[in-house]
Amino acid sequence: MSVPDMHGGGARPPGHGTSRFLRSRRTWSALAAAAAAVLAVGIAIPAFAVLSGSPSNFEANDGNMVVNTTGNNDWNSVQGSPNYVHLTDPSNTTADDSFKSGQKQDSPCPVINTNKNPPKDDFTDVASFSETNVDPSSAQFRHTFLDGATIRFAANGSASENVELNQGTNGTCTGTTLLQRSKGDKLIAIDYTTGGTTVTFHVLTWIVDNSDPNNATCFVKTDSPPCWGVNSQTLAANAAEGQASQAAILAAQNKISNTDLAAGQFAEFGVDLTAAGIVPANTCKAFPQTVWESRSSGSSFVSSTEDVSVEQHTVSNCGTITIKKHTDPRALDQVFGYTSNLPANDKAGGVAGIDANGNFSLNDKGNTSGDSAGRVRVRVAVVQRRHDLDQRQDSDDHPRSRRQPDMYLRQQAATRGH
Ligand SMILES: [Ca+2]
Ligand SMILES: [Ca+2]
Ligand SMILES: [Ca+2]
Ligand SMILES: [Ca+2]
Repeated sequence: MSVPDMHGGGARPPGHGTSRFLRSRRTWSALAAAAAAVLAVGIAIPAFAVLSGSPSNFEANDGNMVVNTTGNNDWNSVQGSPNYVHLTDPSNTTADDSFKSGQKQDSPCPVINTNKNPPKDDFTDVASFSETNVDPSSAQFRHTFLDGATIRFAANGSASENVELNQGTNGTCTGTTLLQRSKGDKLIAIDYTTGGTTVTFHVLTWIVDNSDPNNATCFVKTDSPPCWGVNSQTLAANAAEGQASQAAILAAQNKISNTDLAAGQFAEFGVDLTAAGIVPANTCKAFPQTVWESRSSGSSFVSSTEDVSVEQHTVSNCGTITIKKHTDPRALDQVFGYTSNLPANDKAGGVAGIDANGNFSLNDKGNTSGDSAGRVRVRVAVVQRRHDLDQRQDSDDHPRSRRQPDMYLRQQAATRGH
């Protein structure tokens, strides 16, 4: 194609070219202005995206707490959910639980003391919401999601923080409720930048020796295990999102702390823990404790940790089991023993009626809610969310045996009560 063809044709009157050029320049100016406007709009209005597969369609990257799209959820709509946790943290006080300054972070038990933190790194509140996708038709079936929110004493659009997920397999640190860091614990390092409109996520793993060839040394090169390993995984947009608040939030639109907030005081994120490699889709994994840590902006993931808030709420993809036993007549003092292949748990022994081998017993003594008459009736209801299993067994004496994917419950003895 010739150049004249590109401009729409051959010979033209003298002077017309200039006019066309001017018109062309005006057109380009208009286009440029329009493009700038589009760009400005694109920057000013956050994408109200939710992470793919989020069961609640949680709006974790719009920097506010209100539900903006019908059918979605945000902080204001999950109040009262058992998966929602809110902690108030001391602020603007020397009595704030904090990491002892200057200590080495590669310790299984970091020292927490009280300290007054810089206002921009001083949590007033933290909140979390976790859930597991149980929709077999979803591409994220069995993925576990964690949403988090932090509110600071002073606005800090470019905030930095760590969210540490502890398994607690080594028990607690002496004299505290803090779980010792143990092999495979995860640290999600979050950096809000560009005024909080850009968020980057890195995941580090606690190592105790050099045995993992992909993560054999420490992130802090001068340290040796146990430590946060050198392998720092950056999360892609399909695994994590977030934003710090770009506008003020009125108390009425802040169901986390019910106070007016300036732009930049609130920050939120969402992580698909399964896409992030933290919680596998098909194996039970539990983190009973989440430790929230503020860092000075842009600092290294494992240094300059300041404020701390410790959350005792399990983030897990593990199934739940509900068993109801009714005797007829009601309230018989008859113990029914069960064996199971639930994982041995020395922490649960005697606490929830489950012994170290996963075995337990049930008793209807003292119960009054109704069941049918006649004989001793045993009802075993098993709800295993992880496998989308909802099975009820109902019989006169022994529950009928049905094959279940990877869990069984077996009643040892069921005795007619009369
Ligand atoms: Ca939000
Ligand atoms: Ca929202
Ligand atoms: Ca604190
Ligand atoms: Ca604080």
